[in-house]
Amino acid sequence: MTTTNNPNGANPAQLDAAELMGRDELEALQLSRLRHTLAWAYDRVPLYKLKFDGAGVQPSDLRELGDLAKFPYTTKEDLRREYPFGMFAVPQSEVVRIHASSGTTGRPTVVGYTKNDLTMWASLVARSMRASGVRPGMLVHNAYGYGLFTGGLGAHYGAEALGTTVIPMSGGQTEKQIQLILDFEPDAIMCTPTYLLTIMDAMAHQGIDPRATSLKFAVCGAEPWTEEMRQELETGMGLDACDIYGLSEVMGPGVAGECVETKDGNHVWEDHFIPEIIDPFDHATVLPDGEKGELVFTSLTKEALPIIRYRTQDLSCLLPGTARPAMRRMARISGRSDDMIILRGVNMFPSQIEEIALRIPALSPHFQLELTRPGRLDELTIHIEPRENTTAADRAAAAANLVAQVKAHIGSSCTVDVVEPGTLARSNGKLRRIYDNRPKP
Ligand code: DLL
Repeated sequence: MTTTNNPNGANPAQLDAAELMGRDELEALQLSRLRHTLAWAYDRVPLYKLKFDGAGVQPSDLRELGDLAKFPYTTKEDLRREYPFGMFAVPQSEVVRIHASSGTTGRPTVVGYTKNDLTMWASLVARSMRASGVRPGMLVHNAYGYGLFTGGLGAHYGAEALGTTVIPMSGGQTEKQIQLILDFEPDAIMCTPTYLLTIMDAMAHQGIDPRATSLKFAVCGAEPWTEEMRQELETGMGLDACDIYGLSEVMGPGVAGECVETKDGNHVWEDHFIPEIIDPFDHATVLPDGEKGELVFTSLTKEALPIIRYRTQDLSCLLPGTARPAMRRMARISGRSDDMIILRGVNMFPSQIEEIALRIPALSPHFQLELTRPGRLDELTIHIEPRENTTAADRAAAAANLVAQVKAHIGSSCTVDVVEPGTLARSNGKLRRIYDNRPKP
């Protein structure tokens, strides 16, 4: 959509003080909060003491923000090793809530929050929602999954903190979701982008015009998505769809949020988190703004789980602020370093396929990537649904086009298998795109 339901963005009078700060003021705040956080982590979490001592740095070595680069990284493995509560900086009696990452293999990573942490988290989700166009008094349908996943409860308390009325629907039960959307007439929906697509398609199948519902705003995140997917959802549902980013180890949703008036990527809420971009391969050196690499976050205000230079494995780059000039933006996540497909030496991400496929009119956003090794070489098959009402000739031409575009833009050969509409698994939350059927080493 070229116009938004909210062309002027938030009224400055409603913004948080930090959203209106100049860069110097923001950096002064960051420095004092960072000093406190480093000392808090070092004094209270044995692993941080061990790591800082091992690297020969003390919290007092931080004189300016650039000194953060002297401190060691924290990884998912560190959190796993300290499973379940070894990273907590406060006694368990002060931890009010626990969440955990789903983790496809091994132990989940466990995170905890004090009362103050929960208040801060809710305020940042509220800030992100407001940036995306949601306003106090609106009705918000929350279809992020409730439970150990931070999406459901994170969005829920953010919506309450903003002053909206929240419908705690959780994920799944698509027919019921649709019924409640029609009956309750919410203004906004919060869910993963692929689940919004599931809802949109299911509406169309029931003969309901997805553009005719009450929904005006969508706040979508928890998985990578592309500008092409935004177009698909906005055009298909007649709403403004903005991004929201976060991860449980750093907090949950609301580490960064997108402004509806610019729709140009998430602003990192830098009064609470310092982002860095590092080269994930080359000894993890810090890269300048504008260069692409792995996102790293340091928390500035968290009590139960202070996180120092956490390697997210998410690939992005830092860009100057726009709608919130002092806060830097992060470019859309192109993928996770552990989601990268290496096919005969060529690196690629599912989001690149999404981008290319959605530019071909006869193809739908429903696809799966299957990796096999029939002989000595890896092969990629893209199983993809065509749009409905396409002819066999349209589908064959679209398949050939996709093969050619993947070769031209990514540099890899692939096979395209155009399946019948409605036959691939639909998203219920975070969608799995890659099916790796290669023999295990
Ligand atoms: O997915 C938190 C969240 C919930 C964010 C709801 C937004 C909305 P985790 O389950 O720990 O937490 O997964 C974190 O999901 O490292 C990214 O790889 C991915 N991710 C999250 N938001 C985005 C986004 C939540 N906007 C992991 N774009 C992260 C791309 C995202 N990837």
